[in-house]
Formats: sequence, C-alpha cells, structure tokens
Amino acid sequence: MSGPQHVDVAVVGAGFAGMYMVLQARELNLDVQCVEAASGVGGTWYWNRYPGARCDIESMEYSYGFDEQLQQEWEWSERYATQPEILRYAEHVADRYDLRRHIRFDTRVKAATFDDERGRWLVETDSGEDLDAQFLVMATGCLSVPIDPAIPGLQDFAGETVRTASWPQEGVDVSGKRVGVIGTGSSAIQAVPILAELADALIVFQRTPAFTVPAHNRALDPAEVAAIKDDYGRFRADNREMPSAFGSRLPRRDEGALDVEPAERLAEYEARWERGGLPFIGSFTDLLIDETANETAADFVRDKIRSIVADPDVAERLMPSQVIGCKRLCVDTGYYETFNKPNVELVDLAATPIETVAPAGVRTTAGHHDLDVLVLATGFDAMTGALTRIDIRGRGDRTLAEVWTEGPRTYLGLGVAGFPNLFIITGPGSPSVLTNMLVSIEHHVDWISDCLAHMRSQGHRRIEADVEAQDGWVDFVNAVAGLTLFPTCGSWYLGANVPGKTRVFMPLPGFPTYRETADAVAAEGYKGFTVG
Ligand code: NA7
Repeated sequence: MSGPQHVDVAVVGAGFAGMYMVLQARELNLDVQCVEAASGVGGTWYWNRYPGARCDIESMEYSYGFDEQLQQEWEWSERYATQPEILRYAEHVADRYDLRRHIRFDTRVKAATFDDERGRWLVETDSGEDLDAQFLVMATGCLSVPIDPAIPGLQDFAGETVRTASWPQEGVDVSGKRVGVIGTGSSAIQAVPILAELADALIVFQRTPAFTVPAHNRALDPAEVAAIKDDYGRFRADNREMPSAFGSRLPRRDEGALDVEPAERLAEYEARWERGGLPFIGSFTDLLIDETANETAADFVRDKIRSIVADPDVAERLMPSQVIGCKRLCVDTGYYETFNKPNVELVDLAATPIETVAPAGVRTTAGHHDLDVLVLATGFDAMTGALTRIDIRGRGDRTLAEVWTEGPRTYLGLGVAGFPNLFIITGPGSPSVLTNMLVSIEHHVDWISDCLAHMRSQGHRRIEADVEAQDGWVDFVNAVAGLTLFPTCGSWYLGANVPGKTRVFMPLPGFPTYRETADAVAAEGYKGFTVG
C-alpha cells in the first residue's frame, strides 16, 4: 500500500460544518480532504431519520448565509423543516459546490497523531487510507455520538431495538405493533405523536419530564419568504445580534419577567405560546438568570399541561420540576395531546424504575410491558464524545481524552493547548449548541479560514493556543455559566447524562459577545495563540 495522502487540510465530518470548511479551504487553494463515516453528507441530518425529526430552528434561519445566490434559490416548504428536507438541502449544497470529490465516505477516523518535528498530523482511518495533513479540522458535531442506556437485559430483547439517532434508512414498520420509547427528550417528543398514530400501542418510559412548547408548524407563506429574501443579508445580520443567533423577528423584551405586572407577563407568554417555538424562553431578560422569574414561565407551561392532558394524574407526571430552559427546551407538534389517546400509556420511571429489559418487553418495579419494538431516544455524549472517541494525540503524545478528563479545556472553543494546528468547529467553550448551529458553524469556519489565509500570507506553519489564554477562557466560560440557571439541572450541556463524565458546563452563553471576542483575537494577530 502507498503511504498516506498528503494534504494541507484534513476535515473530519461532512455535516454542515465539514462541508463549508471544505468549500472555504478550496477557495483558499488549499488541498483539502474530508473523511466521513456515513455514506452521504448531512451529519446529524443523515443519521436522525426517526419519524417526526425536524429542526427546532426555523428553516429560513437554519440554512447557510454565505452565498446570496444559494439562499435566494433554495425553497423551504415549511416553517420548521423536516429531516428529509434538510438532508435534501445538504445534498444540494454538496452538488452545487461540487464538494463530494473532496469527501471520502464510509470511512471513520480512528486516530490522529501530531508529529512535532514535522509539524503535521497523521490521520488514521478504518479503511487504512491515511492522511498526512498540516491542519486538522474537527467537524464532528456536538450531538453525534448516541448513548445507550445502561439497562440490564437490553441485549436480550427479542423484538426490534431501534435508536432515534441511527434510525434505519428503510424505516421501521410499527403498524399493529406494541412500541416502547425510552427517553423523553427532544427526539422522543418529536417521534411520540407520530408513533402513536401508527402503532397499536405506545408506551412512553419517562425518567425526567421535559418542557416542550408547540411548534405551530405550517407551510411557509410565499409573502413571508419574499419579505425575508428581499433583504436576506439584513435578516441574517439581525439574527447574529440575538443572544442565541436566531429569532430576531420576535426579539426579547428589554425587561425582566418580574418587572411587569402578572397580567402582562401572562399575555406575553400566551402570545409566544400561540406563535410557537424556542423564542418562548426569550420572553424576558431574566428567565435563565433568576429562579423566581423562571418559575413564572415554568408555571405557565405547567398550567398548559394541565389544560391539555385530560387525566390529571398523567398531567401531573408530565410536569417537569426543574428550571425551564435548563435542559434545552423542546418544540413539539401535539406531544401533550398524544397522552389523551387510548393507545398511549405513560410510565413514570421516577416512581417505578426499569428493573430489566426482558426478551418480551420491559419490566419496571410495577410490572411488565409486552413490546414488539423498543425505541431508544436516550441522548448523546454531547460536545466532547465525538472528539474523545478518536485517539487524538498532540505534543508529548498526550491524548485529548486524557487532557479533558476533568472536562473540556479549549481557547475560544476553537483551539486546544498542546494540540498545534488542530481546530474544532463549534467546540466546547463556544456558544455552539446554545445557538442556531448554522450561524455558529459559519462564524467558526470563516474564522478558521481567515486564520489559515493569514498564516499562509505570513509564511507561518504552526498555531497553538497558549495555556494561559486557555485557562483564562475556561474560567470565563465557567463564570458566565455560573451567572445563569444552566448549572442547576442534570443536562447534557453539563455532561450529566453520561455516567462518569465530569460535570462542566460546556457551551458559552451569548453569541454576539463571543463573536466580537473571537474576531478581536484574530484582529490582534491571534492573541492568545502562538503562531510561527
Ligand atoms: P436528550 O435530550 O438527552 O434526551 C434523552 C432522554 O433519554 C432523556 O429523557 C433522558 O432522561 C432519557 N434517558 C437516558 N438514559 C435513560 C435511562 N437509562 N433510562 C430512562 N431514560 C433515560 O436527547 P435527545 O436525543 O432527545 O435530544 C438531544 C438534543 O438533540 C436536543 O436537546 C436537541 O438539541 C436536539 P433524563 O432526562 O436523563 O432523566
């Protein structure tokens, strides 16, 4: 076999981050090779094919803004796009910019080792076709490593076990069957109403209830689309100024929930509930900062649950007790209503935990549930999982997993001390999952591309985050998180859903300030990085 392929830039992952990185690297006339485990582009949207899978960011926003022609020509059909439509969009982008020739599909990166003397990365893949790259860009996604629950007997289930995060491409026929769903996060909340329509019986195994608000999804109105496309650049810019880089059409009120009269507060919540979607949590400035303010919004949703769910006991069990927005708010279509159907049962695992999965179904401390299909909607090893599962070795042969034992440490979420010429797109320590991912991705790819262009023009061959800058950054991220209510619940933002994972709040709240800071670092000659 010949040796590794020499490239300027190796990109891992061909989701929206990897595809745009490939395009930008090519624009810089760099030799770029992307490696992707799937058989196609799309990342998250390639894998998560469960019924009801949709984006919780509106489609006019959840799309690339880097090319005016692209954003003018693409037509979204619904307010919130379905997984198949988003995947078609990703495929369209891959074809339109002829990206596939730079992507090696069905290939998984196993390891990446930095050769300190040569200043290059050796990227090893499971196909044996390795890369020798000057720069390594990880576009591996924040929610790309599903985790199975540690429930005894799971392997013994005799029916079909499926995961929302790797739903079979050919689909799963649930008609006439008894289906169990473990988990009640965003994935389950989207799938449950549809599975309830198709299955004979649906049993939802809930450990912790989640807050969800209605999507009020609908076909897009051509006049609304035309108004946005009339000045799409302005629309994108307005969204970039929002704390989470989306939702500029319904700005946050410039006051706290406790600064207004109760009737006015309720009216605001009601209006946002009726409009639908994530901007509900942006109603007031203090909802994610002040527990009393938060409780007013949480109570509003609990009242909605009471009014929608017919059985008061079921309604009670569906009510979350944690801070609303502490775990990512879910956006649904008919989730609470589904529990009024005669073929749907809610099993409260907090009261009656699962003892075991048996060949015929699931046994809790209260009894046995016969099942033909078991759906695992049990979440992801978020933000770090895809990175630490690859044997990434920096200077001194230290692995990323090793140096992140006490939680991820990055500078700006982009670079890691000890790992020269490595960039992470939307890494921990950047706003990433708290934002419209497409906006964060474009910002990071542009930042990295500018950095590569700068290095080339200056004749530099190496860039590495300084330990001091990184330490300062980690402290800053922790301090910002500490000002919010985010650390008050066991969310995947904190790594609390993965047994043994150190609890550290991983994303940084506040996109506009972050963007300014990262851009200032670049403008000041990559302050906090050693470039040479
Ligand atoms: P989430 O939001 O992490 O939800 C996972 C769900 O699975 C959650 O309800 C968990 O309950 C539940 N879970 C996990 N392990 C178990 C076990 N062992 N037993 C019972 N229940 C369990 O993942 P999603 O895929 O729904 O959504 C992830 C993100 O994707 C979402 O936030 C959007 O941004 C898109 P727990 O709360 O841990 O008690």
